[in-house]
Amino acid sequence: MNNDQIAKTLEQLADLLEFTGSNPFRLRAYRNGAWVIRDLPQAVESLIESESDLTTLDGIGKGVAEKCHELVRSGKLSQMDEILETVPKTVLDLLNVPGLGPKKAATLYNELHIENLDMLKAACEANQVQTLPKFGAKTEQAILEGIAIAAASNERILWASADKLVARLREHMDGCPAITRLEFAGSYRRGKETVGDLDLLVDSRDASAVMEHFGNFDEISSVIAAGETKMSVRLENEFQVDLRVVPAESFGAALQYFTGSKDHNVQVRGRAKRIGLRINEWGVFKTDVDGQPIEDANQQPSIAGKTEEEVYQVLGLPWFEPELREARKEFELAESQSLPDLITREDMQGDLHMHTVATDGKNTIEEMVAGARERRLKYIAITDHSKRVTMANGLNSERLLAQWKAIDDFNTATDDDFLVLKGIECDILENGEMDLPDDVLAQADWVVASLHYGQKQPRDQITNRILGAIANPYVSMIAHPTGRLINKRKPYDVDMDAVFQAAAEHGKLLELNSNPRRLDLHDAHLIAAKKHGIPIVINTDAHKVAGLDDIRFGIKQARRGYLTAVDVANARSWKELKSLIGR
Ligand code: DGT
Ligand code: CA
Ligand code: CA
Ligand code: ZN
Repeated sequence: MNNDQIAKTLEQLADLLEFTGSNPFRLRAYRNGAWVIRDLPQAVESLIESESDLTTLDGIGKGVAEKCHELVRSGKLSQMDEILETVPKTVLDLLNVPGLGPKKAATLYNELHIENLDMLKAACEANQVQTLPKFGAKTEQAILEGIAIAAASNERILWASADKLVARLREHMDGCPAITRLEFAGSYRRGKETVGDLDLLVDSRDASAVMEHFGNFDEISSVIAAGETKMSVRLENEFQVDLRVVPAESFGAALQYFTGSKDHNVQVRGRAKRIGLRINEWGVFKTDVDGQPIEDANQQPSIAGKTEEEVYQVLGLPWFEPELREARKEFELAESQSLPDLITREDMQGDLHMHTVATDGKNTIEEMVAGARERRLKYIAITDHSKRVTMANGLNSERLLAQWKAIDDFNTATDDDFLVLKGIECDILENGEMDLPDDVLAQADWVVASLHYGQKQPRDQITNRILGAIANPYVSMIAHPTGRLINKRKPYDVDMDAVFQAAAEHGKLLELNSNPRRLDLHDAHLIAAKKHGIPIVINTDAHKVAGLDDIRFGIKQARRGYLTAVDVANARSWKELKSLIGR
């Protein structure tokens, strides 16, 4: 059992315990343990194998350690099995509905015997939910809207989760000597923010050896279908993986075909047809004038297929970065030879949104700096929360000024060029005012403005709050501008056109928050912002050192949004960026 599976099981146990009304202290220990285990550099399984004491790890107590031992030993938790004798596991799906916590879900189950999303939908539509205490018509409507989000989150996983799965699959498949080459195609390769299933392509002469090896992957729960060169499996987490074994001479054609997107491929096929060719997952073929294969297609040799490059080339097209293959503008730009030179992680020079132990971060300024140096950054801004965020122990003016003094001292004391900027993530209050006074904000190097409260206000109000922050002379950037959480929470109701116009007018920057649950702005917004000439800042919003690596999720999304190094403010030196924001 890998760390992800252990963490997920602990979270499910905590959810089920809360659902059945257990001691909240226990729950917090399990949730916290899950959080720690998910990011552990070592596998819990091997720690146990080598008889290490798990309780020496930060955040893992005796209770969690025992559960880990039981999971690794038996693959399950007896306590969970006991609960599941009285409660169907599908109630966990209810918790994916935004706004439905374990307590409310328990009310639905106890009062209306609602066990799953379908039953919940029916009960909402019959107006039964609004009759429950603490629910009401508005809540019922919100639940109904949230069911779609919950259903989607069952079907599509975050790209970052798919990426972890990909790493485990790669490691497993590495053990199969019959494999010459292996690629994950589909939406995963295109870097889409959520992935519906994984499409695995393997080049090998021995398909049966590959399929047998694949079938031994320990997360598989069932084989959906298996043929001579194809196999589809379902994993324990319900996720599907499709494997195809293809011959070397077709590998490029198959990779192109299964990378998609469908719409991109429709255009590629059209292009082939117009120049008298036919393309499929096996290669590119000549056709007669009517577009029919000249002879038996299986006999006829393909004119391209070994690599993606040659497939595109015989069609008179350049190779497209997978992130661009969405049938948006890529063919038009290829025509005028102006495909963007997409940004890479190596282009990044700074990270301008992160937290420390002063608020809800786990590491000190010094530790964040060391982490940033290791990652070859040249500057970072410390942007802890402001006082309105009481839950995170947000900073008032006094504490903030003291932090800035410490940062000044730190910069003076270090002798290389690395720079720590005095920043703040200042809340935009419900009434539209900034959480800290202008005379304090004026002393910052970098001011991030965020909206964390009053997210359900009507469109005009939310939009005006953000426009007000943009107009504030000391604000540098709006963080996670739409507030969405993928598969969890819709964006707030905000007029993004107005935001783009105001940002362009006031010379303010907008964030692409790299947290894999946020990715906010999303790809289509990035394209729009670029059109308005608004520089984008790709930040991690790290709450611990390892969070600095989330930058790669932001980079993926940035590439889907056509961004080049020129479009990204923190791909420049701080000196250039400083003049960009007029400080
Ligand atoms: P997903 O899995 O929903 O996140 O999205 P994709 O893009 O990975 O879609 P998927 O797994 O259904 O198929 C992978 C690629 O294979 C897709 O992007 C294009 C290609 N493909 C699959 N089925 C068809 C089809 O019926 N027609 C065409 N033209 N292409 C297909
Ligand atoms: Ca797929
Ligand atoms: Ca698929
Ligand atoms: Zn933040």
